[in-house]
Amino acid sequence: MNKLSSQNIIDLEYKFGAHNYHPLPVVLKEGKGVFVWDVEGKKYFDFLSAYSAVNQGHCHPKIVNALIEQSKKLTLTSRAFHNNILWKYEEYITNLFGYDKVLPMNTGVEGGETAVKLARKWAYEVKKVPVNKAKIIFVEGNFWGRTLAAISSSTDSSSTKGFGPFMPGYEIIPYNNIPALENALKDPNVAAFMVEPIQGEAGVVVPDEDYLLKAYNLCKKSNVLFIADEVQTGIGRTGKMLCCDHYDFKPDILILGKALSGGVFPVSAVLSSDEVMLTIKPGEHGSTFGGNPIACEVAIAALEVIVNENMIDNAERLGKVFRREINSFIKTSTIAKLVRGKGLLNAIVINDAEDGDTAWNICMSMAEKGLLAKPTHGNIIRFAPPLIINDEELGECVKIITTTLKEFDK
Ligand code: IF1
Repeated sequence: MNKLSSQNIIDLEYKFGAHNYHPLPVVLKEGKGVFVWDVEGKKYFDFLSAYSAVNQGHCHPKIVNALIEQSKKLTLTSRAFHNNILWKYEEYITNLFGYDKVLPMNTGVEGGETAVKLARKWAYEVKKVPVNKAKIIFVEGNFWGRTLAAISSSTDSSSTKGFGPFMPGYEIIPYNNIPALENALKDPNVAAFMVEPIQGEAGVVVPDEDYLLKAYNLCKKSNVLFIADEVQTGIGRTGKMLCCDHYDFKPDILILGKALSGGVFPVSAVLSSDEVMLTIKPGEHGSTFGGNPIACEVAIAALEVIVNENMIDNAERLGKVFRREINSFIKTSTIAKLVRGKGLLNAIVINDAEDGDTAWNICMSMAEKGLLAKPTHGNIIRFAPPLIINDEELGECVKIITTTLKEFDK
């Protein structure tokens, strides 16, 4: 069989695969650090990082090696038996983030589901909310996955249309709105408030500087659990280990995923106190692959390289450089409206509310110049490179981005 071209592969995927995505027409076959290569051998800067799962860079040798070595010994025991790796990961991650216990799962949405179940159980057993009356407060524009429990909290019709009926016991309030939260917390049956510190899918929406700490303090006052969904913002992405670290408070329940494994393996985790965690008894929650030996070794390696290779400070420093450079470009641009973000989680809002194609066409043009990014919600382009990017590479990418934007200036 001679070599398949990108188009051949796209056609075959279209024929045999569900049409639940609309990817850029790029077929990747290799990744290393900040770079990926397509099947024709073209090299790109990856400015999506698999939606912040590859913070450590593609195929980080230490993380890949952890996968390889453990996969030669023991891949999966299920939780029907103990194994010699899980305790090591549990001790490491709970000490690293300062929590009593961790409940290991696989995907980010399973982490969200676990957090919702923990909050409900805690409400009935500790807060003494009447059974089946527990409420969880979410915010407009949230995204925490594609399961029915997750989309039940969504305000995005592309997530909800055609999938009802939805999970009861949810209340949705505006994001970045303290009075709305104050009002919702008057209900004594509220178990938890679940929120992304920065809304990724909504278009890298950064709340007011005082929002999260005020929200946390209001929850404390109302005996309500603050659940931080750091699946996308966590693990160094925003210039701190956790985005909540920018605001000096510790969420009652912390959800991690994506870069928890450096994009090498599906790994998620929910961390909390004994008071919350121990409300779930043996046999009440879990998963076949949750906390498997490979996931544990990979996650330890992924966290170690984030800490030991100074990726967090790099994200903080180069994020400022990125926003400074783009802001100075925006002064003389008609196409770019604003840039926003924290650390290396940023987005540029494009001036084209009407057609929505411009952002896509800008991404197509950047791809031709060797930089991959993808629009979210029509006219917003997210820029999130691996946290290992250096000054020179960032400078080259800012040039590609601004040169391309200039092509679309009216
Ligand atoms: C896709 C979006 C990003 C997340 C937050 C939980 C999850 C996600 C804050 C669930 C997942 C992924 C899902 C992925 C694309 C990507 C995404 F565009 F879908 F919304 F990042 F913004 N909390 N986000 O961002 O984690 O179950 O996927 O492991 O569905 O294509 P998951």
